[in-house]
Parts: sequence; C-alpha cells; structure tokens
Amino acid sequence: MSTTKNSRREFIITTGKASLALGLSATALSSLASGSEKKYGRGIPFTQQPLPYAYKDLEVAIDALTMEIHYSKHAAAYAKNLSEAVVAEKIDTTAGLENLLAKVSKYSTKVRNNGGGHWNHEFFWNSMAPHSIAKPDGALGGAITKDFGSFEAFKTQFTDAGKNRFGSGWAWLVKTNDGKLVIGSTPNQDNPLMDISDLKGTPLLGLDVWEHAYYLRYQNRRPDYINAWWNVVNWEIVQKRFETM
Ligand code: MN3
Repeated sequence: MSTTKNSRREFIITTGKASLALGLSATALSSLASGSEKKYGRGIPFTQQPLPYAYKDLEVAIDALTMEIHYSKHAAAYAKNLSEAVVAEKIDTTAGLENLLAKVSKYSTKVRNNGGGHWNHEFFWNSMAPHSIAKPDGALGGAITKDFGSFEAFKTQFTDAGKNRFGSGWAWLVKTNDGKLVIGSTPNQDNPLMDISDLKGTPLLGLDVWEHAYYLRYQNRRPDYINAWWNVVNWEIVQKRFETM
C-alpha cells in the first residue's frame, strides 16, 4: 500500500516526542515501528499480519483450534474494533500504533482495549515459533543471568507473573530505559508501551494469559499452559529485539 512508506517516515519523524513520554530511546521506538519485524498497524484499517506458521505448528503447546479461533476471531476483532474506534474518534494514526499507545490515556476505553489488543496479539504471534533455540544466548543470555541470576530463575519469575495475573492479562519481559530487564504483568489488553501502565519499557516477550488463549486444552490449568508455552518461544526474535531496541 502506498501509505505505508509515508506513515513509516512520519513515525520516525515524530518518534522523539513519544520516546520522551515513554522513557524509550528513539532507536528503540523506531525499531519497534519499522525494524526487523513487520509491525503492527500504522493506519486505517489496522490489519493482521499473516501468521508466520500454520495453526497446527505450535501443537506441542497450543492446539490448532485454539490458534485458529484466537487468531481469526479474537485477534481479528481487536483489529476491526480499533479501526472503527480511531475513525469514530478522529484520531490521527499516521504516527503508528506505538505512538498512539504512548498517549492512550487521552482516548476512549475502546481505543485502549482494542489498540492494546491488536498490538499485543501481533507481538505475541511473532514471539512464538515451532522451532527455535531452547534458550537465549549471547547478549540476552548474559543479561538474563545478570538480572535474574539464571535462566531457570528467570523462567520461574516470568511463569509466576503469568500465573498470578488475576483475571485476564499479559505477562511481559521488558527492557527498561537504562537497559535493565524487568518482568511484570498488565491487566486486560494493557501493555508496557501505554502511558497508563505501571509496568513500562520496551517489550521483548509477552504471554497472553486470557482464558481464550488456553481453555480448550488446559481448562483452568493456566500453569500447565505456561509450562508448555516455553517450548514454542521464539528466542531468536527475542534476542533480536533485545539487541536492536
Ligand atoms: Mn488473546
């Protein structure tokens, strides 16, 4: 689409202001918007990127029907509802979804829920892969050991963040402005890019712990879902995020 290129340029031009509000570096924000991954909505209508694998490919952790319903119904609805909301509220989206989220307190609950919902799911699909390395190495592996003690300690803390998020929400690994790794969680479809979020930083990894993400196979056993999910984390992309943002 011809608007994509213009929007991207405008995003980069306006990055400075939003990064101040978020406490992120300009490099981090422009990487989020236009870097190594295809991102995440920058104009109306907001559309989903194709999944980078088939519904059945994550079967070791998530069954194909859950993936299909999650992607084609739940996540599709966030994209559609976000597109409607920004039209209804006459919001200029040319600076990209990340910039909108950085000032989401100015907008309606519908924008907050669906803007977060769209961004979070696009990020989530890319955070998983049928085949990846079992654990991070390199700079990210070193940073995890430094900030959490060990990879196993990191996994336990992240798993607890997901398990203990009451109701619906997300667990996150973020990189703060001073380069430190932090684990936390957000309610509903909030995320660490939002000005209203207690947890702030550049997301490196996110886990959907809404029941719709796991109920068909795991019912009430959210911890079993999280334990299996570690098998499909795309550590290569998480490493790339850490190194480029
Ligand atoms: Mn979901």
